[in-house]
Amino acid sequence: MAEEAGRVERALERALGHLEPRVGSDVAAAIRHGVLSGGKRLRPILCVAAYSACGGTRASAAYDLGAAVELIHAYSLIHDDLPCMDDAELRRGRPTTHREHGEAAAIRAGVILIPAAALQALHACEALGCAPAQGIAVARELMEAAGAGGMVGGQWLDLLGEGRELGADELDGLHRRKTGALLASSLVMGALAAGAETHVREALRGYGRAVGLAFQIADDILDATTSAETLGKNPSDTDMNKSTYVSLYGLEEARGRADALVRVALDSLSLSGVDAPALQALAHFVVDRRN
Ligand code: GRG
Repeated sequence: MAEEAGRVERALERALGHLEPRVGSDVAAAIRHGVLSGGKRLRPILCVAAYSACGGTRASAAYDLGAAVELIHAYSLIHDDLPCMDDAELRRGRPTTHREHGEAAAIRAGVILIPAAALQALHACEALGCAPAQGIAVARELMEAAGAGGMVGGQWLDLLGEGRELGADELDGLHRRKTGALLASSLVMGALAAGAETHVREALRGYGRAVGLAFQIADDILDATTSAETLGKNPSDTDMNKSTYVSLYGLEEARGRADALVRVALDSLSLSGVDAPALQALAHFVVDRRN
């Protein structure tokens, strides 16, 4: 993971190198803070793993495609931490972007990253030798996952759910959008760029959807069992009076559900027909991680 994260880091540096000359230095500093502040880089790693598993042969250039997903992820975290949302102080063990650079720069940094991510995906596809239609399909996949039917829609449901006790279907629906959509799209984007057939792409989406929910359950378990200092972020969903998988099922059942979702993900991977030990390992990593 550390080696892979390093490759993602270099791709993100390249992406910011293109973007920074176009923005003011205050916003550039806020973007740098939000994008290059560590993180597991799980989504780009999944994207590149799917690309390679589907026969893509230019893995080193595929990190630039993975970087497009991470730009969206970074924007979502910068905005999620804002005073009008979670009002967070700490992210990845450091002050949040608005705490360090001010709210106006943080808002602008996040907004700039959205079209930058779409362009990053298109440029990466060109560099990978994809046909124009493939590039468009990849950019559409990313924007749909980031949009109202995906991450933004999920965040909206999340905000509406504050202070209410959500049932299992509501909680699943929220997290399938908020966390799962972008995670699943990371894989589909890699598969599209490698020219994978529809049934392979959809099996990988199934893997991503299951891994996405397992990831969120693991997040809730970590929130309930690990200090904010160790996790490097605050506030937790419980602090925010939000429903969590732990509040719904209790710790033990939540763990069992996360493990069951990993099995669903691995079954879907088998269905895809691709031989992908990296994706198998990543499914386990998602529930075994420490932060
Ligand atoms: C205005 C409604 C509205 C939405 C704006 C802010 C926003 C868009 C979306 C927020 C989406 C969000 C916060 C999703 C959470 C995803 C998640 C589980 C984040 C943590 O991911 P990790 O653990 O983080 O991969 P690292 O730090 O490792 O990158």
